[in-house]
Amino acid sequence: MKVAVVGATGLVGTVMLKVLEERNFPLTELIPVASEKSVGKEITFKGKKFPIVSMDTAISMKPDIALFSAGGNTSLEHAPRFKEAGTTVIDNSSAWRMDPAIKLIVPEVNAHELSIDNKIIANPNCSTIQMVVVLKPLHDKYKIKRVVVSTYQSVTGTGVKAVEQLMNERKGVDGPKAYPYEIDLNVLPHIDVFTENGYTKEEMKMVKETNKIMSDETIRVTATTVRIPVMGGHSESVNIEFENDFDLAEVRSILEKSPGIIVVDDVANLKYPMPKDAHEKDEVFVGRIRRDESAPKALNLWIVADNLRKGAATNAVQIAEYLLEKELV
Ligand code: 11C
Repeated sequence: MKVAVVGATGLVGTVMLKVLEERNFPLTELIPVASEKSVGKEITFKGKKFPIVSMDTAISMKPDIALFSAGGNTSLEHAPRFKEAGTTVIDNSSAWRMDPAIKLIVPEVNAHELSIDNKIIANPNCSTIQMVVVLKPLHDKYKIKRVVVSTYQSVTGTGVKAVEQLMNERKGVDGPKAYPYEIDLNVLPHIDVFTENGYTKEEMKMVKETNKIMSDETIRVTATTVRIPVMGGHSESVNIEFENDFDLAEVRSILEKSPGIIVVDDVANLKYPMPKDAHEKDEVFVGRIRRDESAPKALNLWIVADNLRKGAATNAVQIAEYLLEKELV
């Protein structure tokens, strides 16, 4: 099994390598791909050194799987070239997600949609992934009518430059800016670009991707996405209105039994999910599970996950694991 990691030196690419190593993904050859300035440098993986190669070299090596995290334009240009070479591409950018011919996959929710014909597979946006992992088992049981979500997103979602901006501001030194305003000691109700309807692209991703992954256009979703000066993970306050009434103990039990979820909900002992605890974990953490007392059949909860792990790298590697297990590559 030859695996290429495209964007191997980026924030997500680095975590992809870590996750492949930790989960002991059965690869026989690693092909790290990065921009021309990194070509020739080496990546250490499981104690062995692998040279970083160019896109063209990687394609000529005909990998079985390519994990892409190098931005939408790179993906639009090069994913089809890998596909032509017989490679299955799992792409972390937003480039292909809403293409009706492309599957948008969160393994706990809809891996069963995958077939041998899917040669480009899209990995959803981080804030969508952690939410749908929790929505899916509840939707199966009680049928969701509407979701209102507000996010509290880590600067790591923006990339290295944003992490540097936060650290520089903290140290009081100048440097490149990823955001239009200071991020330390501040909160920006603005993630990605604004769209004509007054929402941001990140907010609209949460709406459209949720409907696509859950295969249910009737679920109404509205989102406010917010950047906060935090590392380690994204947090979400989620209000869910169901078609059918629920029992709170049963909700908890469903979530406890669902794959990829850890319930941390013991307010008497001040236990609830936090990005510091979710950092470097592959699971989605849920807490503050309680009835919305302002509306019938409605629930409030708090969802946290490491956006670079389950929100990106881990989800992509889990898709690759599924393809392997089902012999779809
Ligand atoms: C953020 N969710 O936290 C973004 C990062 O569509 O894959 C991921 C953007 C995407 O800023």
